[in-house]
Amino acid sequence: MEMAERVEALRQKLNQYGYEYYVLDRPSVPDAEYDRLMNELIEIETDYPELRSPDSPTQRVGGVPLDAFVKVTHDTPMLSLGNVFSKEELVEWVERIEKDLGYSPLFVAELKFDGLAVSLKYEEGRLVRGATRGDGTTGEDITQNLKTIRSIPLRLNEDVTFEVRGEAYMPKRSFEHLNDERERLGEPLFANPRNAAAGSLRQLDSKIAASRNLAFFAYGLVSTDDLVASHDESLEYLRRLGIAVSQEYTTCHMADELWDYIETYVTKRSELPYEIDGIVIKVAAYEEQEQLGFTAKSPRWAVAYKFPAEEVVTTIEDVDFSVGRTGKVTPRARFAPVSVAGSTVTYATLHNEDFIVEKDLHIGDRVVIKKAGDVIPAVVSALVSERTGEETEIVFPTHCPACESELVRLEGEADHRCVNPECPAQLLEGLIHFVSRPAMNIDGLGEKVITQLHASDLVHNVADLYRLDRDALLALDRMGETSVTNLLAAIEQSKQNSLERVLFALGIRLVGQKAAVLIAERFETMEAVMEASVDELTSIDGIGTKMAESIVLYFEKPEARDLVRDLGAAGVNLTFKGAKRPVADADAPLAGKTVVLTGKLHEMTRGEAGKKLELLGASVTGSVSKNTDLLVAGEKAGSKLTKAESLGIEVWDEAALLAFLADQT
Ligand code: 0OW
Repeated sequence: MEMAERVEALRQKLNQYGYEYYVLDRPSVPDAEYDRLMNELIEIETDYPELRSPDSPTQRVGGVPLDAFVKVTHDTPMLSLGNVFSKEELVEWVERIEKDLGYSPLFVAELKFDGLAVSLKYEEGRLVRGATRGDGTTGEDITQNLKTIRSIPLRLNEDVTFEVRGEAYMPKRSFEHLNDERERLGEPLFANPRNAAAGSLRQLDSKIAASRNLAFFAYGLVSTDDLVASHDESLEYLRRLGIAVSQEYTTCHMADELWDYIETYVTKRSELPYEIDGIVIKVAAYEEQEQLGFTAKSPRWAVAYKFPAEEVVTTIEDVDFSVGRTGKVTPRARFAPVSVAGSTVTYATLHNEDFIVEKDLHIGDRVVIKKAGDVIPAVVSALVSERTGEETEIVFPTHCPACESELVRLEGEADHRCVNPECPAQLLEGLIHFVSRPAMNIDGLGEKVITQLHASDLVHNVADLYRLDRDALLALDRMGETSVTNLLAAIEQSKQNSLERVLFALGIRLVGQKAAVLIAERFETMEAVMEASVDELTSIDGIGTKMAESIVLYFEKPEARDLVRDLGAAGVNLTFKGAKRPVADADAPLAGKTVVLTGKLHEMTRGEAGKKLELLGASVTGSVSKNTDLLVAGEKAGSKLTKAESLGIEVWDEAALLAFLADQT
């Protein structure tokens, strides 16, 4: 048979078998047959390169790793979803739709997959581009990583041109295997499948993405032609074309039926092979969607019901203490591993001694822990009634776990601190912070490399980074010629950073990204900052007394002034170059969260608290609505607290806010 015909026949067969296996989950041939055909196709394409084609099933794992991801603009923005948290709110939303339309439309209810929203562009039936959602308007081209996902066809069984939207996710089993492997290698574990999927799709080397066994479900179709007239038709249409669509959706007219569907999955979700964090409800007919329109960031014809935060009980097996870069000693509880809100929790921070005393926590205690979506697991309370008498006190160390120097607890402060500027733990944490993205942004200096540099005595302080030579770096393991060249270039490049980045990178206590910009704008050179008085600093709106004192205290230390001189001598720019407002990146702890502050706070003003939360990615608004994700309620909180509780919105008191903020420094 003519080679080209053989190749085409093999591709069609392999696409069909791949569709049956990965999309229908109903293979019609044994794996050995699939592999035999794949090997034959690989052989022919190797012997006849002119017969190769990018959409061949042999081309799923890309070639050379990328240097960076190209930005892409979505022709149609990828919107987010408004949230409802209770049946009452869902009924309210349905009633408003019925009022706007004048009748009760058909709804589609579907699972809200907890992965990463992506866009797939097909032209003439071929996958030509895959991208992340990004901020909804601008995403990143991750085509070669998405091509490694077996449930995303490279070739459709019709030559159509359109865009598919859906969720790339990591199945629970893949997540557990991945974390088991990382635990074996002593690598940090992923907190949940969503983070693991996002981390995998951000890999520049698609071989790594291919190893992560990701999957995909389509949930939307964007097309200029009138291929279908409604959302439920679009799901069937996409499935017929060979694209993975979850069959767990339903259509119905009434709010009660929607609520029944939701209740089914509150219990069923733990049996699903992937994580869901809610249910999405959409008006089915496109012309009704058209009529209902959009708000600034989400459609009026769709809403997400979010499952409530889960609480589980486990036991505090032990408490360990770690030293951060600012010298703060943080207690961390280790639990008997327990699954809550979709991931296995083995640790949670206990913040500081006040938190431990206030919650009356002991080693051996049975405790309630809670995880709301992706926010860190929090210890809610100890089950005192279950105490056996075997429980033991949690004793805070008097000396630093890393350098043995005596710990201090400053007057009025909740934290214990190590104040030894040579403390190895602080140095290491300080290095990690210095090179991090919002600071000096030195690519290629990940935690592993930094730890090696620190352990091999090549780097004692951050200025030593600018004195590293090629041979020393080549001697480190996993550092080849290319990565050393790239690393030295990145270090060199970081010398051009504007002043605010260096200021933030020094890790002065309480000085965050935004404050660094305000100070750099005002003083323009590091010299001037080092000479600034507390009054001069507090005259800047947004710089409080505590921060000003911390800055003056820092620069009073001779080793701090020497370090800055060292950096200058190494050629690091120390002048202000005009700052782009630092935007909290997509994976900031509170990215996408809408927060309201109310009532009286003691530790800081509501304005200061708001600025800190904004810096962590939150958007702080003045009134509670169903779009609010979190209410921070100080003393004498009034109607906002009442409304938040009625909407089932998470509420933090000042202690919880302080604990969360302390955890982010
Ligand atoms: N995560 C999901 C999901 C879904 C889009 C279409 C219009 C606005 C949202 O399973 N099943 N359906 C939609 O519909 N979106 C989803 O996720 C979105 C992506 C970005 C924010 C939400 O998570």
